[in-house]
Amino acid sequence: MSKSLPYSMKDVHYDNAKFRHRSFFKMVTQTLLTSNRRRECVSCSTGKFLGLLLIFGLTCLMLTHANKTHSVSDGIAKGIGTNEEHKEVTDVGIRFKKLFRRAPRLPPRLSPDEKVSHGNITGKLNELDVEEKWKARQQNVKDAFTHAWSGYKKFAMGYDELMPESHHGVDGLGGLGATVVDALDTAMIMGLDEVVSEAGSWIESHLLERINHKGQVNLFETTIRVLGGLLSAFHLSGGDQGIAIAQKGPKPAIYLNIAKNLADRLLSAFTSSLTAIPFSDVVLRDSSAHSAPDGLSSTSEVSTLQLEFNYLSAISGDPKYGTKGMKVLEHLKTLPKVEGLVPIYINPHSGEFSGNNIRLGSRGDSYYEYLIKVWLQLRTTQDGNFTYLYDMYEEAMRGVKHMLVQKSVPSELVFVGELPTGPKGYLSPKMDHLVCFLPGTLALGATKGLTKEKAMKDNLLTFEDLENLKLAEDLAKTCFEMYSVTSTGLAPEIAYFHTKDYFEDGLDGGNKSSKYVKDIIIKHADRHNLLRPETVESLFVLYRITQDQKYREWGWQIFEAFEKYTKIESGGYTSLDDVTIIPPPKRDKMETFFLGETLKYLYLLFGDNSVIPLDKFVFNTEAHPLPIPLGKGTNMKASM
Ligand code: DMJ
Repeated sequence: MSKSLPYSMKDVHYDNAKFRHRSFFKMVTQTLLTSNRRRECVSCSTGKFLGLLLIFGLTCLMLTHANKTHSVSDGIAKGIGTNEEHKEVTDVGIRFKKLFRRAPRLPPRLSPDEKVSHGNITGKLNELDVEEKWKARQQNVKDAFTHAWSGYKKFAMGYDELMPESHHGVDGLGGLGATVVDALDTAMIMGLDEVVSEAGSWIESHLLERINHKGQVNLFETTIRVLGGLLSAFHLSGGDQGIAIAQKGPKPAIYLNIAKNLADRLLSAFTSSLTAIPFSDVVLRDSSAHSAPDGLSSTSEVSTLQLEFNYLSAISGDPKYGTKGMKVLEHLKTLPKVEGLVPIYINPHSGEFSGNNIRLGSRGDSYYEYLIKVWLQLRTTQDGNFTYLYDMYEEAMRGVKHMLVQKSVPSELVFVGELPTGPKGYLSPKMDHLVCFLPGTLALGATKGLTKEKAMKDNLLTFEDLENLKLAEDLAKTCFEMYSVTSTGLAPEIAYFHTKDYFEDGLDGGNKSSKYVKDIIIKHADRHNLLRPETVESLFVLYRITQDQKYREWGWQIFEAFEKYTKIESGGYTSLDDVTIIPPPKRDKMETFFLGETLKYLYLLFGDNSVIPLDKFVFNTEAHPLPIPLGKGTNMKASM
């Protein structure tokens, strides 16, 4: 277990522009007026004072030095012996006088009109070049999506997933054509009308029938991929007075009706349970539900349904969906936690957490993601008080920083470890790729979807927000390095980090030129890559929030690696068995989230900031954007 605070305030570079741009005079007056900011202002004014002192000293030195050189060289040139000491003092005096007397030399003045035309021509051209570059790269992502869809359409239309090498389809998610629904809103956002038509008409003609006849599905997977996909398609096709991005495909009401039918069946997972915690599995055809064989549900699964159910309640006018979903979160609020952190299993029969295993990877991840996202979705609704969600999120993030965050050896990558035996046990330096959702979530939680610049200008960021944003940036770097440390440039499913307590030799990612080759350890069983989205998701959110181009460049490098090693000639992309070997052995499976999430986030990362803005939409955990705030008719009360 981590003893000291491995990631604390002292690690944060406090670069709040609020303080950087204030004049010294303002700083002093505000220090006197604002007592709770005294500490920062005092340290800032001390810094400014020292800075001024330094500049003054340097100016004196420069003048003295310049004068010496001048007088000595003059002396040599003229061969004249002079009273050097006297001359030096006089010269310094003269120079100081000149410094204060001389008017500064100004550049030739231009009229405002001339300024515009003369203006920063090179700067503008460069900006245009840069924009062209990202447009072209965005087109590459669109082409990749078209290629992925063409393989799926050719060999697996109507199946859940494509096996791109063997040219088959496979139903790994219960047989609802999950790729079709997961991909649809990406096609809408990309403006791929033909794909929207194909996917839309498949949904219109087949999905309801499938829902009525299919057997067992997982509540969480079906909610985030299928229900989430339908709801987002509803909005993007103009339902809910949405933005009508998509002109093709069925009318929005079709998506809404299917969504309601599906959700009515999924509700049996809640109604069959005697506690607020739903069972993990639903049998669609008879609307029955049961728990998993071990009787347990995953904590992340029961807490990652609410964005979808709340939105469905808002657009259908029927509160029952949101009500059931919110009961889970209200119940979780009452359970004991470890600094806001929760075990990864929960028992739907008792309503209690099960075991001590704490992690932000599989089965834990989106519990933390939905705390902040559901709060963002509901915070302006009149119907209830949802600050408990924000409080739970804040406490959990403090817990993450205190209990789970450490730095690797020797190059100090910041990572999030696990507590497999609970808070009193050891900290395992293991980080799933799934944890790479966290940088995006932390950044979103800090600025609430605004750009950092805007949030700072409006004085909206607390010290904790800035600390979380800094952690987000550090973790995003680690996630990116998990890619660049391997031979293929693609991340493994799981990485371990070299610490003072843990190291294993001979298990590096294969890219010997990476600075972090000794920091990141990749075990043989963890070397696969499933085309997962979490890192590019976080790069997208961080780019939108910080406007730092490096996140786009990192995203581009990852995209190029996907192109090079996972693209299948005949159509589609494949998961890999080992990212440390070239050529990497293939796994013959294209996961639905490659189209639903990975390519969507890359496309948005390279595109215009105004498309699906983060303060107007919240992405469900499968990257389906839902509008915020919710419209009227919303009833999110947990008790009915
Ligand atoms: C997706 O289904 C979702 O992002 C989920 O929250 C985690 N796993 C996959 C993607 O990796």
